[in-house]
Amino acid sequence: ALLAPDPTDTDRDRRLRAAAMRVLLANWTGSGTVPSRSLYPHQWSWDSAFIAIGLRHLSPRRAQRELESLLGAQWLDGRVPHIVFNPAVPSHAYFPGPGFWRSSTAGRRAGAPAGVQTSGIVQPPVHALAAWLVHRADPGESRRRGFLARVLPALEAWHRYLETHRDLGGQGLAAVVHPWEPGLDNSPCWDRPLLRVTPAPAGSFRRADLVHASAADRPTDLDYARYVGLAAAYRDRGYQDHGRGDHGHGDAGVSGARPSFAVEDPGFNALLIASEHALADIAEALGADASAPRRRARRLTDALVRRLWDRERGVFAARDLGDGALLPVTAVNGLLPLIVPGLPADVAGALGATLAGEHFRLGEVHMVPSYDLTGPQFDAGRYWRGPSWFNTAWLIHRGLRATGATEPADRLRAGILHDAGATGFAEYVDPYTGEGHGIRDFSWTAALTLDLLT
Ligand code: 9WN
Repeated sequence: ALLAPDPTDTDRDRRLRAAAMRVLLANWTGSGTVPSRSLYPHQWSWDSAFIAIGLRHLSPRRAQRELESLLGAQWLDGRVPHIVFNPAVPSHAYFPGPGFWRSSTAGRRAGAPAGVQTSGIVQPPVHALAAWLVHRADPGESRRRGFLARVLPALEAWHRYLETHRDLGGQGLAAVVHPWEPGLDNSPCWDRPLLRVTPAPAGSFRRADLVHASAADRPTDLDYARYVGLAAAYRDRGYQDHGRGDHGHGDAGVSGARPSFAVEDPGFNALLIASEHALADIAEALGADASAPRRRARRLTDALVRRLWDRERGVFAARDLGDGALLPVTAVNGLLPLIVPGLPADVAGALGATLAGEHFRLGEVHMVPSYDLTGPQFDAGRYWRGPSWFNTAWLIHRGLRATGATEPADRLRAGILHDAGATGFAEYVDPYTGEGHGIRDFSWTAALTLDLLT
């Protein structure tokens, strides 16, 4: 009964829609949207994509600007940075801030822009998918502003960066070089690869997050020390990668040639594939040839299944490029390939069964837990180590719907809307109790709620 859809609940929906819009209006800064006024006071990469998907129902033009302002901070090598810093926000408000990343100097070789400060790592490529959905919300307005034609080259360059510079395994998948990159920061997936990372000395940095959120809900100090050590090493290598696209491979003067953390993540690559299909749709809408992105999507899908599908466990897993092993951790990133169009039917079927089984218990718990409910590291309140998040639930809902799994999709949709309303658009929720954790008025929670209501 908890998650049963109630088609008569129109008053609730009206109130929820208005409340979601209020959050998006309050978090809009004039050219983009902050994930949260308090905890995340800058522009984040995959947040902006999810936000644009909701914002398109409120203002298609704002949704376009959300993506355009993010892409405006793109580096010449094609990377879209995971944070674009707002110069008006005091430097102590978020750590690590612009003074840590030093993009315009440390990132010069990689082509970081001079006029804006950004981080030097990336986040999942949801942007082409978002651009396509934004266009479809109001094709007339999109054509008037030449939206698709304007964003297409940037999106092409972004995907090319990931498929060349970031092909660190040489097998056709994009690798992430920092746990912040797949967006699931402290997921137990990264525990083992992170053991190779030297933590930054305690006391060499100061966290800003604990001012706004409870320590029990956030990554630990040791996690942070590793995040900082790893990011500083990448910065000190000039943000150079050593994948297929890097001519500077083995350059004298570039220290620490190989990243100590390099992982092929199924969620990140699934989103890249979905975005390659979206690029093909965008090209077709512009009357251009869509065969190249479709071909790339097919190749990536083959590589995803070949490299990351764990048939025995019925879930995708991340591959640690440090030792080449598939990581034996069951987490929500392993379900995200449900959104990949044309996934082999047996694989999609097995994912559906895993979602319903004891590890995720779809329909019995709140949304989709970020980590295996039966796993040894499960923690119902701590960030990506158990709580259910709205963006991953939205993606899985989309995948279920696309594969014709209507009944579980309806239940998940009802669950998302219930939890968003009951928690005041929390960042994440306890999968057992539905209690909100992290901050409230979180932008992608509001945006994706709005999307499901429209
Ligand atoms: C680091 C902004 C971001 C999300 C991530 C989420 C969290 C940042 C942090 O917040 O990460 O990028 O400071 O903890 O894990 O997915 O994009 O909402």
